[in-house]
Amino acid sequence: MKHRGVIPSLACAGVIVATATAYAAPVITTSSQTTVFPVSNTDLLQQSGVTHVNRDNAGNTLTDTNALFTYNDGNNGNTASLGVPALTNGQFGLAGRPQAEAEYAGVAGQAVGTSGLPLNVTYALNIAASPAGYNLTGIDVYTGWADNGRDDINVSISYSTAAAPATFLPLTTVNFVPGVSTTPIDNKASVTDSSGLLAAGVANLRFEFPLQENSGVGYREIDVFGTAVPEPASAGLLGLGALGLLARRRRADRTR
Ligand SMILES: [Ca+2]
Ligand SMILES: [Ca+2]
Ligand SMILES: [Ca+2]
Repeated sequence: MKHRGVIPSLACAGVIVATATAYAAPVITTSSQTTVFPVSNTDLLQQSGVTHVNRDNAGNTLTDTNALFTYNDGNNGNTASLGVPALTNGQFGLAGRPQAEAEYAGVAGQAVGTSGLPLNVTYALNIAASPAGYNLTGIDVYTGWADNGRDDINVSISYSTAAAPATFLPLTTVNFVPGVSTTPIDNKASVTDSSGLLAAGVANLRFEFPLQENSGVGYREIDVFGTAVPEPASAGLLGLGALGLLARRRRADRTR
């Protein structure tokens, strides 16, 4: 039964690697253009097994197409938006013209019914596929509208780790006011870190939307980039020799 002592020590090695990383402050870079942005359909939020939940400020669970997430200004022949699924479908949609299509999550800027702001969407990454979580390298948030009246990016991002999934830690707040008058207008805000690593061992990501510009903004996509935290035994600290040792011990255990 000696292997029962080996496995926890391997897990500890992985945690030490993750927490020993030196972080710098997140860096936010922004850009605006009249044409569509390419977005990813292979980012971490679009991996199989990812789930999400939407809540209002009172903690009530909302549907993906709750009015707060499908804001429709009632003008210009607006099409009802896709709601929250628009954020992770790998499509940007038409350049700056959400009114003519369903491809956006219109995050409302005012309370509707008993719900209230801020709203949040929390994504649970696929921990079954990577029990130690994911090392994040970048987050891109996109908006687009027919004019600059509902295009500001205003969202706070927090995360929790696989080691403490219920404890959310603030990552950064994006408050991008393009102030560009060209139409249509599409915007991108990228969050990265000068160290290359935004956060380590991440299990959950939360995007919180406070009061939005002009009663509603057309969010097009949120892309999250990173890699699965290597299994402790394959992290290179112990090498293949340790793997072989474990395998031999497991085989020996089965024969007992
Ligand atoms: Ca989209
Ligand atoms: Ca995506
Ligand atoms: Ca604006």
